Amino acid sequence: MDRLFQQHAIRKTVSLDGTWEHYFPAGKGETRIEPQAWVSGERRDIAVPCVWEMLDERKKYRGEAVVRRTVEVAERGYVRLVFKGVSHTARVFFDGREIGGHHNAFTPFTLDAGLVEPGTHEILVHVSNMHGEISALHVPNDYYNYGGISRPVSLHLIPAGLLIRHVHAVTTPAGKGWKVACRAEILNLTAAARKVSLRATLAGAAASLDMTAPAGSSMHVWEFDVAGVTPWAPGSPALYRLEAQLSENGQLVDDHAERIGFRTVGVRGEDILLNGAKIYPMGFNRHEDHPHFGCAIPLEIMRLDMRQMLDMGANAVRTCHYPNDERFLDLCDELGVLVWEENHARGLALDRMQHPRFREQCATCNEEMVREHFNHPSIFVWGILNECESGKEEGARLYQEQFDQLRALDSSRPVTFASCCHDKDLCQGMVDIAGWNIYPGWYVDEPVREFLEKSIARHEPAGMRGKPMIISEIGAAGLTGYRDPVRRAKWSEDRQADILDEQLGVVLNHPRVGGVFVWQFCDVRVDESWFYSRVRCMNNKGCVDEHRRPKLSFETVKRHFAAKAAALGRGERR
Ligand code: ADA
Repeated sequence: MDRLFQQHAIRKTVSLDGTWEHYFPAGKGETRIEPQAWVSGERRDIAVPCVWEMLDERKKYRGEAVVRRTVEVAERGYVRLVFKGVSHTARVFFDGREIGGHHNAFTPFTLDAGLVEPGTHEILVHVSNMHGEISALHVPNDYYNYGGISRPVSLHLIPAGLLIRHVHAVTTPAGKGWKVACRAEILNLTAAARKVSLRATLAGAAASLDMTAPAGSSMHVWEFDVAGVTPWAPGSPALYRLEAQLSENGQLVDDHAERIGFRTVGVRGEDILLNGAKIYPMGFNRHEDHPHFGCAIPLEIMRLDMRQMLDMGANAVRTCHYPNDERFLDLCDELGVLVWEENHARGLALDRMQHPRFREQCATCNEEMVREHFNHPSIFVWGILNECESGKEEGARLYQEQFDQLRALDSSRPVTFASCCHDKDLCQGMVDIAGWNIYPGWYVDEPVREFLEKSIARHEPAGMRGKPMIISEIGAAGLTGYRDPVRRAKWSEDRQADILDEQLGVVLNHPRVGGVFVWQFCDVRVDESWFYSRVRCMNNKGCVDEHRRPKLSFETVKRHFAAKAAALGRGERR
């Protein structure tokens, strides 16, 4: 399952999760790309979703592989292959014919294999996790770029060649109920225009559209008037199924279900609003990383991570620094956990932002992120370009370009980014919510309050004034198991807890701060090029280690989040 709810009852879908043959090139660093030729190479069978780093002999392999399986197609129809994530570059072959590809580990893509006869068919995916000119975004970084089909895969069979590609819904209060503006994209995979009917239902309301679907893609809009529903909010995460069915000449040909929440998000002055009421997002930055599974996180690990973050009192999570697996976002919807989701970028300096593929790869990532994740009520803000070059004119222009794109894709949510340009940031005027990554007590030995207030004083006149401000990262490192109760040296768990104690004591209670994300939930693997400042080649700032074993800071964060929740419960403004 690639979602936590069933999206299709009429459409025939086949999960392709399970054992795939993995073939690695015979020679070291061989970069031949005639994938079929590799099927004679070294073979390992691994269960997809996976990364090849799960194999001991491939723990540090940065290169290419060919991943292969066959599939039975039961009847004649149009075949679409739906990949929720391949890390990080894929070329896909169906029965030996290249049908397309995708770049970026963190966004879904669908490829059409065309009209297919019943029988056994071969799917072959050429996967690369190499660094180099191919990618502006996947670079040696403070998280690891794994290799493999890292998220769920499925085959969709469309006999009629007509389907609902996606349905987006925007909910707005209207009198005692809600108005729901819906937009559906219909794909007609055949050459001739087709007369079709779309019937949609949501929370007891129904809508029917008769229309012509031209060859290719067409957009169709309608509205629901809904009453008597429970708004979605952290304390009451009510979800409703939006069912859409497509028929031709009275024959049902396709269906597509979404789960939506009735809520609005926005900003008013320095407050972040959900359904018109102030919210205070507090929680963790969470990488998709695990010592056994890499970035191919199984659902059960997602649930365990969520339980630990909730146990520490979190009500929010930041998907640092890329769009997340939709099952995790579904979990956030179900549990009422607020999400700052952001595109794929971390700490890219100007030279990298001027990479010939940067603009195209960011634009594609933004479009796929918003299109595929649009309906998640838990996502309260879209973020971009974590700690990229927002302090230089050329970088600011690229930020503006992406904020414009996000706002065009989705006008229903605020936009933000996390900056570390503490001296001079040129992009504060562009955001709806300001985000700042600060590490007083770890990277700079300066009292937290002084550092924070100096930072605020500098950014208010630079465009932040009158806007909400979130501390998007704050924390310190602690090596799991290194206890130093007397000296409390840096890198000890004791010192990590002390630093977080001071940091959270200030930021959670400062009147200008409207939300806090601790850096970070768990320790994560990083590229070996970071070895000099990342003991164990890990980012050790987790409140739990990579095996999710709590550090001393677990209880520190829990205590501060509990105190903050109690203060908010008493109606204290900040
Ligand atoms: C930055 C960055 C994070 C991480 C953090 C750290 O704020 O956004 O990805 O690298 O620093 O651990 O230093």
